Amino acid sequence: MKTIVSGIQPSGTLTLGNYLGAIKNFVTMQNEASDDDNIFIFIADLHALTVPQDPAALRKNVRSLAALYLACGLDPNKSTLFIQSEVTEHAEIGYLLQTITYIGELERMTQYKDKMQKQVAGVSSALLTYPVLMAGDILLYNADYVPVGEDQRQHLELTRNLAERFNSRFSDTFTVPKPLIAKVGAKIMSLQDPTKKMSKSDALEKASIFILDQENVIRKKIASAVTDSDGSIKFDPVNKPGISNLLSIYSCASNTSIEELVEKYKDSGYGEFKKDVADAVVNLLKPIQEKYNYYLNSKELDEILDNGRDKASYFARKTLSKMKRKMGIIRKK
Ligand code: AQP
Repeated sequence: MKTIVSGIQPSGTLTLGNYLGAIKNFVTMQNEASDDDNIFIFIADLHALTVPQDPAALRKNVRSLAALYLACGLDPNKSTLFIQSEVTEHAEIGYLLQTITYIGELERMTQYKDKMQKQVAGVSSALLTYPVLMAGDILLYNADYVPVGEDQRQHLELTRNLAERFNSRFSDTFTVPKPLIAKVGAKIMSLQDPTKKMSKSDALEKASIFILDQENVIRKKIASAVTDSDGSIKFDPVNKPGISNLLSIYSCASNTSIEELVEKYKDSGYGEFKKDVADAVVNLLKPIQEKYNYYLNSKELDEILDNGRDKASYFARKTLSKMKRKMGIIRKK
């Protein structure tokens, strides 16, 4: 029996990076899981609050993400799908873990440094402490594995350190989780600056492909993706980051190895290659978009989220009360 936990922030429309780096792996793991495995996939709305959000847009994005999870193939009979803020133990464990986290550890987090740079004024303290909340999300369910993109590796390392620190200070309580990071697709890069990752919140619209982008928009974005003047289709992320990124996207979208694609396009120009990358992405996203529209307006969506919340709460309550007992914050023994 194993437990798998992961989540995505409803901080905007999901990108192809979120799909290839995270959701696609959630679905594969779910489909390969055995009946006694536990899979928890949540909508990380508390994490989204670390940067300013428009409340109406956030509410809409939460629902949209729930519909997307289902459209991408997450099955509520196999995976527990829920909204993080509805299981209040997440906020509580986040605080308790902060008491054993050092400020220096948090200040070293690359994502914090990146986001700080983007947001000059009014940086919230939650942006600094959010990796602790993330550790809590994982430890509450005693996860064995956490499927994430490469950008989350450092946060997973912190989670492991906190689990070990708690266990050694208060006796064995938490499972020390392992990250599961795909070999290809773990870091999809921006189409306009292929040295930085594709992000939902990128201010430059054409830098990211959104899962719900229309076909013509996807084609335009890929056609205008930054490449180089060398003219050859090779996988070389250092010297040819743009082409290498398109190769990774094509490989994941078509389930073809990068080696096969390099061989196939060895005599082709960038125009023909980009057109085929766009075809593969459109074919990948079209069925998801159709299912998304169905789920977004379905009655089952709320039922699924209610059931998910109840199941997740049951596990979360158990872990949290054990943790509090060990820390001494319980009235009766
Ligand atoms: N470009 C990416 N390539 C591969 N995986 C990615 N992930 C994010 N971007 C890429 C993975 O998606 C999961 C959910 O991420 P998140 O929404 O919780 O936070 P994030 O990493 O901060 O994602 P974004 O898109 O960059 O959001 P914003 O712009 O709001 O900060 C994670 O598993 C992540 O690794």
